Formats: sequence, structure tokens, C-alpha cells
Amino acid sequence: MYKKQLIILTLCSFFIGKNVFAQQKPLVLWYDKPAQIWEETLPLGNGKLGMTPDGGIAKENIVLNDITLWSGGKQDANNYDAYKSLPKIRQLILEGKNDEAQELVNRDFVCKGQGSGGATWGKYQTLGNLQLDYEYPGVKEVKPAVYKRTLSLDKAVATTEFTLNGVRYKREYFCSFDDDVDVIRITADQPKKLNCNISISRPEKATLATQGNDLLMFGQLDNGTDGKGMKYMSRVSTKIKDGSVSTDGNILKIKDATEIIVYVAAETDFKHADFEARVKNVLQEAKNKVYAEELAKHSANFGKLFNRLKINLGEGESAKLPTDVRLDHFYKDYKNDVSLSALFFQFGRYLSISSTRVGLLPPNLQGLWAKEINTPWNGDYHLDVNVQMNHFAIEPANLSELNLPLAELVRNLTTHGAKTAKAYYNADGWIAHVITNVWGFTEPGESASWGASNAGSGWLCSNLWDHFAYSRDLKYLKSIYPILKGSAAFYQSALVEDPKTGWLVTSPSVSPENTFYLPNGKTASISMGPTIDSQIVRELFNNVITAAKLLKVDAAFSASLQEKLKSIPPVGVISKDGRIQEWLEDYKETDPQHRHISHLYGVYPAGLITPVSTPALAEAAKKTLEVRGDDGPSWSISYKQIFWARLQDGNRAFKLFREILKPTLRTDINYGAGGGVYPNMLSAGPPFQIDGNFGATAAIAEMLIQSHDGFIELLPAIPDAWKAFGEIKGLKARGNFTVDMNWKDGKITAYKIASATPQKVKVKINGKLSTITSVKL
Ligand code: FUC
Repeated sequence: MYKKQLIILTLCSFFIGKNVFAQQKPLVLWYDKPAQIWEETLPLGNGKLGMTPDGGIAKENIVLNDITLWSGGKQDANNYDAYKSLPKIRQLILEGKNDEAQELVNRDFVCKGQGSGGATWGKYQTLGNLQLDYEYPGVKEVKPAVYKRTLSLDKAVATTEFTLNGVRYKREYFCSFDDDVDVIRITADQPKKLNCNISISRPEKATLATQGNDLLMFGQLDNGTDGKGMKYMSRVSTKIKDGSVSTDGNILKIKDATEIIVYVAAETDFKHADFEARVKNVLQEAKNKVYAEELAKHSANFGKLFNRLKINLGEGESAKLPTDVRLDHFYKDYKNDVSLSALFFQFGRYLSISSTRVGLLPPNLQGLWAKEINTPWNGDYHLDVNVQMNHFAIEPANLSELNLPLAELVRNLTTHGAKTAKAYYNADGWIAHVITNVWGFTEPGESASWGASNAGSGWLCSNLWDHFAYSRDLKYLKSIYPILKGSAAFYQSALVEDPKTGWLVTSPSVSPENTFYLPNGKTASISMGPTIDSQIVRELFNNVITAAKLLKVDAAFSASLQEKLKSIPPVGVISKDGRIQEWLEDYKETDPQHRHISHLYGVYPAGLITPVSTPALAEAAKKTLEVRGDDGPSWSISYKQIFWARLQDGNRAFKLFREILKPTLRTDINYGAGGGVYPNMLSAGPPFQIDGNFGATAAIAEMLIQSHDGFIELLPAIPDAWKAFGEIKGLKARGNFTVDMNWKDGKITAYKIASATPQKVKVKINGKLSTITSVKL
């Protein structure tokens, strides 16, 4: 024992003494040609505004976004008579007539109206397009000699540079983290070479106008009832050096300039009744600033979050290649590009910082980068994995406060969710089912097969808890406690007893989006007690009990949850063929490779099934994953990467990581195999869906550090590919520990575990468990 401690102390002090760290490889995506398709454009965002410039030489298109721009509106789609059908639905399920129960659910137990298919429900939509048409007088063929497009992840700036006819042109783009504006600076290395027509457009609901030399675009989206939905305003203005600026119709014409700075501001009335004035003011403030100051403040503000974590895994030959070529190489020969893993991890962190901000909205299915009006799946918030996955990496990746927008979205669901709980289950507390939007929708979806999941609100509470588990912020815990308690109260009052086992289970519900065969050969999705629901209930009740104790409240309520916990089904039941059973009954699924793997919720995020605490169930989880296979939409592949990391098979997790990085240009709506990555490193469901990026980011974190099993483990699932060498600074572990570490040949050679005040903490390093005292942060 003494020897072990000595080794650890030696490692620890070695590290502190040398203070090595952490030489990151260049964090740049780059390309040697303009983007031909949106999936090659580079995403910029400041948590509210987004831009994806394509870097076109003669014609440049920049898709614009504002994360608050939603069609649809508030509605009450609760069927207040639904609860009357509940006894019958439950009875049919008990009789094994799930197909008949499903018919009844479809009739009485779905939302009223068109649900997510209706205009009231709404969509997250693009703000529009900024078009820059360049003229190069005297140039016959617009074919540059050199061309480079970049995105710097640590500066949050994109560039386009090329030489044409002996003139070097440069564009710099950023969504400012200082003023709330998009900024594009266009320069040439010879005077008066810039000629450009600038316009702004939107496929619908847009009025164009000019005011002085500013372009305006404004409108009102459809709310599905009286047409008077969300209002927005965007404004484009410029600052030029030399030359002239004028308007021609709704086009801004710039002639013979040496430098052009384009500013775009946008605002909606989602939060601000004075959105029009705000747009004007913010634009003026930005224009009043010296460009270099705006840029420096932007990168500094962004860097406050981004620079908290540094990672270096070494580098390979392929790192020199343009990113799209590099991705092609990686899939075939990953050994030549170890730094791509680190780049992809940092890209995930970059995307989080760029697509959400405290006080606003969480990233939706597309983060905030939607290029169209009819965004896939409405660009909304899916609650049966997707929005939760968008937040999986936030805590370990040291971006803790970026979990708060989700907590606010969830807080805003509770009032309406309480009505839904009463309407459908005659139950206490609040529930949200499988989809939501900025309008606070909590009703079941419009179809039983996917819409009746009971897991949504409970799973959201797990995300909310996570922020506390990592931050140990009691003030935050106090603020979310009513949300957690309300969710637990729902399950507590809605659970029913399964007469066969005596277990308390949800009914009716579904195992997200999956379908099974009944013994009579018919198929159904509706069942009682799908495994995910029971795992969520167990996790939630335990969290609420812990929270109540910490906050010294609700002793009686806690005791009642403790009592119910005795009858919650075990964390997993092993099926006849050795897998984790997905439903209460050992049904055969209609699609054994189904993308959702909800019954492994107990592995991740819940940590109820682990190789240490439940080895037999961990083996059954592996078998489950083997049968599901390694393909699927990108979010599903990354979830499997996370599971393998939790099951501590680093090489298998890495194999899934390679699948996530399988290059594709597919953009069809995919539910099956074929997920991968686009040239711009955004994840391809297909189509583009950001959860694959965030899921893989979380999976990489889980391969490097885990802290869910009562101790902090360093390198719990390191693949051979990363073993040779690595250094990382600023990972987070539960308990608000900040972890730095170096390794060689897969073994930790130095580490530091720091916290605000030194405290005892259990750690597992190089396979050995011990208790150490953390150092002061
Ligand atoms: C869930 C998934 C789909 C898709 C959609 C946005 O319903 O089953 O694959 O990711 O969300």
C-alpha cells in the first residue's frame, strides 16, 4: 500500500514540478477550394448568430442563422379526456394485446391536432442568405493561382485567401463574441481592387428594403393559426476604405475599395419586443469599434471557454493535408493521423461554444446552422436521445455553464408538462414525451409508435443533474430541485404494478422508436415498463433523494421515493440470448439493428451498469451492442462509441470513432446504416445533425476519463491508436475536479487532480485504485 502511494506521489509531484503542457497541434480546418455544397462550408457562431461562408471567388454565399428564429407558436394540444382511456389501454397491455392498446393510444392518447407535422408546432429555420458578388475588372478568367479556406478553432475565425491576377485577396469572418454581429472583412494587397455587390435574401416571409446605405430584411413567420408568428429584423451595413458605396434597388454596390467590412445584425421578438432598435444599435456599436479591437475581443471572449482544455495526441503525416482529403485518408489509414482525434474533439467543443450561450437556447438538432425553411425534423429538440446527446460532452469537456440553457428550456416545460401529466395520466408532477420546441410542447407525439415515450422528461433531468454532479453548485441544485422533484412526482404517481413481477412500471410507453413482435406474430411498440423507463426512474429517484438530503428538504417525499425504489425493476434483465432485455417481456425486435439502443441507458448516461459494479450485465450490454452492429445514423454510431468506452473497450470505441468519421456526401433522411462525416467535419445522420459531433466528443472524453463509479479513472478506455503519447490539460471529473495528465505507451506518467480546496478523492491510475488528496486549483 505504502509503495503504491509512493508511486502515485512521485507521479504527481513529477508532474507539478515539471509543469509540462500541452503543446496542441494547429487547430485548423482547411481546404484548397471553395465549398461547392453546404456540407463543405465552415460553421461560425456566437451562440446566437451563425454563419456558414462558402468562400466562393466570384460569388459567395453565406447562410445566416439566428438561434431564436422559429415558426409556429404556443399551443395547447393536450387531450384532456385522454386519461379516461388509460385503464383500458393498460388493461389491454396486461392481456398481451399491445397491438389493440396501440390502436387506442393512436386514437385517444396522442396530441391533438397535427403535432410535429403542423404549422403551429413550427420549425427552426434559416435566417437567410448573404450574397456577395465580386467583380474583378480586367480579369478574364476567375481562376486563382493559390486558394485556401480555413477555420481556426481556437480563434473562432474563418478565412478565405487567394491570389488572382497578381492580387492577394483575403476575407476574414467571425460571429462576434463581443458585439452581437456577424463580421466579414475583405481586403486586397493592392489599393482599390475590391468591387462587390451585396444582397440579402430569404426563401419566404421576407421584405427587403434599404435605409441609407444599409440593407434591411424583415418579416413575420407563420404561427399556424393567424399567421402572426415570430417577427425578425436583420440589417447589413458596411465600412469601407477608399472607393464608394451606394444602393441600387436592394443591392449594396461597393466600387474600388481597398478594404470592406461587412456587418450583419439580426434579432427576433422571441425575447425582445424592441428587436428592431436592438439590431440598429448593436450594428452601430460594432461599426464604431476599430476592427482589430472587435476581432481581439471576440477571440478573447471565445477563448475564455475554449482555452480551458488543451489536448495533444501527437501528429501523423496526414495532418498536413486539406481537411477533406485528411478525412478520406483517416478512414483508410488512421495510423497516419493521430491528431485528427484531438482536432475532432476540439471541434466538438468549438461547436458547443458556438451554438449555445447562457441565457438563450440550447443547441437544436442542427446546433444553430440550418440552411433551409423546412429543416429536417423541424430542427427541433428530440427528447429520446438527441438534445441530451448535444450536452453529453459539456461537463467533462470543461464547458459547464453551457448546460444552463438546457436547464432553462426544461424549466419552461414544467407548467405545461403538469397539464399534460394530468390530461393523460391523471398524475402529479410534469412530463414531456419525445419532442419539444421553443414553444414548450410536452404532449405525446402524433403517433403511438414513437410519440408515447415516457422517458423524455426523466432523461432531461439526468442532464440537469449532471451539471450539479460536476459543479457541486448547491445554489444551482436548489434552483433545479423543483424540476427534478416534479418529474419524480410524475413517475411516482403514474407507475403501475405489473402483477407478474410486482414491479412498478410506466404504462403505456415505448422503448424509443422501436417495435417488437407479439407472441401472436403481430407487431407493436406500445408496452409497459420498457427498460429505459425503469432505469431513468431509478436514476431520477436516487438523484432526488440525494438532492433533498443535501438541501435538507422533503424528508417525507424522499422516504416515499425510497419505498418505491424497492419495487422498481432491476437495472437490467438478461434475455434468453444473453442481451439486456429491451422490454419487460423478452420480445423479439422487428429490427435487430435498430438505431436506438435505449435499454443501455443504464450503461450511459446513468452508470447503473458498469464492468466493476455489475459485470454480468456489462457483458450482456456488450452482446446487445454486437447484435445492434456498428452502423446507423451518426448519433447512433457515437452513442455506441460512448457505450464501448464505458464498457472499457478502447479499441472497439475507436473503431466506432472511425465509423463516425466515414466520409459521406449523402443528404437524404436516413434512419438506418450510413452515418458519417461531411467534408466540413459536421456529422452526417445523414442529413447534417449535430448530435453525432457532440456524441463523439463525449465518447472521446469517456475514453480518456471516467468518474461515474465512485472514483476518477484516467485512461479507462484508451485505444492502441492513442497509446504512444498524450497530454491533456483541463478535463473535468464529477466532484468539480480538474484533471491534467500525460501518458506514454498507454501508461500515465504524470497527472494533476485539482479542486477549489484540496480534498480526498479516489482515483484509479494505471489500473490501481487509491485515495489521494487533490491539489488546490
Ligand atoms: C430521432 C432518431 C432519428 C433522428 C431524429 C431527429 O427520432 O430516431 O434517427 O435522429 O431523432
